[in-house]
Amino acid sequence: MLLKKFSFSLRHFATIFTYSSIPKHGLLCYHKIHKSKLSSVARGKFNTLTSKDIEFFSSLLGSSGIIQNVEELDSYNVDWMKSHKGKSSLALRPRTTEEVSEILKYCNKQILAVCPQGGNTGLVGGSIPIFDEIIVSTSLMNKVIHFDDNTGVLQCQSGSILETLENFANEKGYTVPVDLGAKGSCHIGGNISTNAGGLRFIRYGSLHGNILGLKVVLPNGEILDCMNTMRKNNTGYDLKHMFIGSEGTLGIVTEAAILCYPKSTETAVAFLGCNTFQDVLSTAKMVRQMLPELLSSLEMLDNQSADTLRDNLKLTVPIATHPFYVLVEISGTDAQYNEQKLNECLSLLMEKNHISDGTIATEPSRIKAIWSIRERITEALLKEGHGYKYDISLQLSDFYKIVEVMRERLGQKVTRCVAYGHLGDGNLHFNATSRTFDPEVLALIEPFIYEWTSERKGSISAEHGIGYKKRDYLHYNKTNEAINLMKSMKALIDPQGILNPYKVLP
Ligand code: FAD
Ligand code: 2HG
Ligand code: ZN
Repeated sequence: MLLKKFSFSLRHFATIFTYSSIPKHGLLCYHKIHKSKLSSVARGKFNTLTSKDIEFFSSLLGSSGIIQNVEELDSYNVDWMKSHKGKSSLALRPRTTEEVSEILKYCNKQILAVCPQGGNTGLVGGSIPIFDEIIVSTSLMNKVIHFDDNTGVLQCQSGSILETLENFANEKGYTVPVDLGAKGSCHIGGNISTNAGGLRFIRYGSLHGNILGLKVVLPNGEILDCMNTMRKNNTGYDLKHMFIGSEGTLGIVTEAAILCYPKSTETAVAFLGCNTFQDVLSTAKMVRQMLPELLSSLEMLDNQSADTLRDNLKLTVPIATHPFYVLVEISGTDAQYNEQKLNECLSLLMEKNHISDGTIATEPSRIKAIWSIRERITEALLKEGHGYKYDISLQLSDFYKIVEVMRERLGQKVTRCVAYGHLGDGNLHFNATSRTFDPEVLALIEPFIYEWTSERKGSISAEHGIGYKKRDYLHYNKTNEAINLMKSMKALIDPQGILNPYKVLP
């Protein structure tokens, strides 16, 4: 049902949007990561693969479980942004926890380095080998193990694709607590290992709260069974948390228990135009205060993001051009109640001039069309050439200041600076682009943006992780004592350092 005041712009939808799932890998040639900005990375003292090793893996996994063909290996060696290409000559595709255990036991004994890989949609270079690490892909570990209809607890293998799990949960009347633009490709194991945030964080919170149990294979091949399906379980150290967000440096996640939530049956999305960033903040505040029991997403994008969508994907926003757009999603069980509450809120926002245009969608295809505007910015940016990508947390009072500072700093040296993100979580995605990689641009951005963020007590990585690209900047958020403890934990669990070397730790 359309809301009266905002119905005027809905007619655009049917013709303007075509939704397609994001490509697994972009279309551009990769640009080498600019190494001088990272500590010079030398290959660790790992052994190189021999024909005896290949024989072992072949007998363990069979021919369908091992990939050696150079062309096929390309998609495992290159990251989603095509910013780095590894040199691995072997990708392994185990099907069970036991097979992962045998692989790691063998690699640990032979001192062979391993790079765990899920859907390979990570944005910080964590999922691809830096040198010739063996890739262990979870792509064949995609089984649902159990679903409890009473509690919504879903147990599955770690290579299950997020969207497949969402569809499975939906059929049971539930929804998974994490959603992101890469849902069609990313694996739940990758989501867990990066502690992915995404579009539902504002409602369901972090995976630290929603992952109830894990099965993990340690670097020496030992299976650590932290599987648990109870909501409450205070029995000593909760070891699963060590693996949530540790980006494959401490163990390979093979199974997970996820707390799913009853699915709201009625959803509405409002796409609103604001003239100033102060209006964006006032809108966010009012939406939170007036729709507390209904709010399920609160996102923003600036008009430069909309320009990128228009220029590169031919996607246009469904309302008049504004400097800023806010996307509000509400979900509940009563369409009339939703409509009434949303109407009240939007009318007041209009009255106070915090928004000056808006449109509402309640029909699934239109909701999807509006969401594609927010979800496909990353894809649109990829078409621009080289991307400088930043994922930071800031107080809302500082949220957009950094974008203005960066625009001033970068001037004409970049094609554009865009900003969008999870407004409700204080998580800004600042991106700059240039036709090709420009070291001068990078030097103007880094480490400046990290210093700026750290001085304001923000986070230099709100959700994408540290991976390979940000490891030298960890100290902007972690004290020396914290980094030393992280290094001690790594040494204890992985004394030979075979698991995802060169990542996370400086
Ligand atoms: P991969 O990229 O394969 O791996 C990521 C890291 O986890 C690597 O370090 C890898 O070694 C490790 N890993 C993977 N699987 C395992 C495992 N089973 N055990 C141990 N370690 C493992 N991220 C967000 O947080 N929020 C977003 O809203 C968001 N939106 C995105 C939108 C687009 C279009 C794209 C391309 C990416 C987006 N991302 C987002 C980033 C990315 O999708 C997430 O980080 C996602 O969680 C990665 O999952 P994956 O399966 O692709 O993992
Ligand atoms: C998103 O929220 C993702 O869309 C990707 O986290 C952010 O492309 C980015 O910078
Ligand atoms: Zn994000």
